Formats: sequence, C-alpha cells, structure tokens
Amino acid sequence: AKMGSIARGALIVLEGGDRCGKTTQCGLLLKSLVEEQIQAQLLEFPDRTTKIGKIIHDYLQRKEDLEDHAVHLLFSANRWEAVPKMQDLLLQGTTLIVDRYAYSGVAFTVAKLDFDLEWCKQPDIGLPKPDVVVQLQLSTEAAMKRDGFGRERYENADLQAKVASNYAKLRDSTWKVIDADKSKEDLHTELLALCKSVIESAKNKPLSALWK
Ligand code: FDM
Repeated sequence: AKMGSIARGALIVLEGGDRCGKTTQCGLLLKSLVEEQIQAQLLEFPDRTTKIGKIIHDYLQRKEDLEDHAVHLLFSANRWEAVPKMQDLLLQGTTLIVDRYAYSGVAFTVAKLDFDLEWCKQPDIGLPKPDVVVQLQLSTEAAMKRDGFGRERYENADLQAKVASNYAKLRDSTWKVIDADKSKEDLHTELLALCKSVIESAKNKPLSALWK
C-alpha cells in the first residue's frame, strides 16, 4: 500500500445450510489468522445483540410471529445497522469473517414463501460486497446426522433443500463452493489457504457495493 494508506482488510463471507460447520469454521479461521498476526474479527448475521437482532431472535425461537415481508426487511436492517462498523474495520485493515450475509437473507425468504428473488435482493443492494463467498456444501442427509439439527424455525430438511437450490441461483464470480463432508481439520486447512489468498488480493482493491 501507498504511504499514508493502509491496506484494507478482506470481507469474507461463509454461507451454508444448517449444521454444515460454518460457525465452527469461522472460529477456527479467526484463531489461525490471529496466530499469523493478520488482524481479523468475526461477525455473524443475524446479529442477535442489537434491538433489531433481539426481535429476529424471538422470531427464530418461535416466541414471536411476524409478517414474512417484515421479517425479511428486519434481517436486512440488521445488516445495514452493522455497515458503519464494518466499513471502519475493513478500512483500518481488519479482515472480517462473516457467518451468513445477504445470500442467506434471499435464500431463506425465497425458500419459505416462493417470494420473488429480485424483490428479496432489493433491500440488500449496496451493502459492502464480499471479496469471497464460501459456500460450505453438505447434503441434507449428512447435515441431519450431525448433532443439534432441528431446534429453530427453518431447521427442517424440506426448507434446507430449497435453500441449497436458491444459493445456486445467487452464485457469481466471488463464490467458491467447498465440500464440507470432511473432517473439520481438513476443511479448515482448505479454507485457511483460500482466505489467505483472498486477503492478499483484496489489499489494494477498493471496497465495492453488492448487487450493483
Ligand atoms: N436467516 C439468516 C434468514 O432467514 N435471513 C437472513 O438474512 C439471515 C442472515 O436465520 F435459519 C436464517 C438462517 C437461519 C437463521 O441463522 C439463523 P443461524 O446462523 O442459525 O444463527
């Protein structure tokens, strides 16, 4: 980077169906990057710690019912409220590892209601665009054998299969699909190598806007 300007961090998004190991892999990635002195932080969506996130949490836990369009917009608002912080961190050189993003927003809403894909994308247009979207792919059969499947709203095989087919419609040049049906160590090794190369190549690229 030039004098006076810091190389920016990379925006790395992990997507995938329920129980694919996404959250575990986000944690392992953070640990390895920090050990290698690469500044990094985790984010997850929904971010359940904000006021909007608490409403979403209650909805997911079935403590509250909400109108479907309204919930979709709340998920999007929950990303937008994080954008100032994300931009600051990225521009200060911190890489962000993000557990779910706008792709989940679209894939889940379309899956549950047959909503129009383009309608679903609209509220997230203009969010910071990821440098890479890693989709951890695991068959629904394999996911269902893993512990913890089925606790929250959306955690059923039928919906998960639809989510997978919606992800396929959202793939663009920033997507990498990785087979997640392997040990967590092997998956981590593969992901870490990918992320380090993305971090290197993002350094001198400007941040751009999603779906614009
Ligand atoms: N989800 C997540 C959505 O429906 N829309 C969104 O925009 C996001 C980010 O919320 F079933 C769904 C996906 C999942 C649930 O996610 C909670 P976690 O990763 O299981 O906490």
